[in-house]
Amino acid sequence: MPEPANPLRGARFVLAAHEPRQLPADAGAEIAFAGVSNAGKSSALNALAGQAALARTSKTPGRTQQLVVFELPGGGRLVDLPGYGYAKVPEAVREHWRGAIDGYLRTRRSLRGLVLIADVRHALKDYDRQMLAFCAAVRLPCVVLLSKADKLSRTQALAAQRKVQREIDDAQWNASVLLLSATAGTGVEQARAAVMALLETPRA
Ligand SMILES: Nc1nc2c(ncn2[C@@H]2O[C@H](COP(=O)(O)OP(=O)(O)OP(=O)(O)O)[C@@H](O)[C@H]2O)c(=O)[nH]1
Ligand SMILES: [Mg+2]
Repeated sequence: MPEPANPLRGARFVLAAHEPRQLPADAGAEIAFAGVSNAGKSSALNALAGQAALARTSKTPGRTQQLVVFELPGGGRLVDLPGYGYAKVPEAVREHWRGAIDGYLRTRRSLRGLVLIADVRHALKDYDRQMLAFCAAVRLPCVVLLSKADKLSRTQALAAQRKVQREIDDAQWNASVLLLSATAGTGVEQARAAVMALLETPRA
């Protein structure tokens, strides 16, 4: 069977913004990738796009220090956000990013959905819960990708997925939870379909 075409494959780097006001015009549709520092946001974005070095990844938490924007051939955008909560980043810098990300999420009209990346071994963290509660409150559709699924056995990973999904359902946060391994490639097709569905969701 031929491989299905990847609508994210043609993603191209556009710019990296220090401030939300440096972002491209707030028109069309975009999806943001959020999560705690080192959760695997940039790696997930690369896996979805099928490009190994599109977004910069690093073993050192705090790698992504800007809002990094990628444009899709169809006109949509993907935005790689800096990770929340990395302790070694000076408090003033963390404060700057907290404000910038919150402002972006609250005011960006073209934002169609959030992809929340959380390490399957540590999910959910309080930060993730805050983000899910925020998305539910402003009715921003959200998909949770439990990353680094290759670090657990299949049975453990599925158990983690069920646990997180149950917590989300109990809290009525209305987000689906998928397993992803950027390194092994598992779950990439499903995650990509979920991201494309977010991009195509009209904003309520
Ligand atoms: N085993 C495994 N490692 C992964 C996976 N995804 C990411 N990693 C590793 O996790 C580390 C962090 O990945 P990044 O994608 O840079 O994480 P990030 O969330 O973008 O990090 P910041 O930009 O610093 O917030 C890197 O060493 C990656 O190689 C995965 O699916 N499996
Ligand atoms: Mg990153």
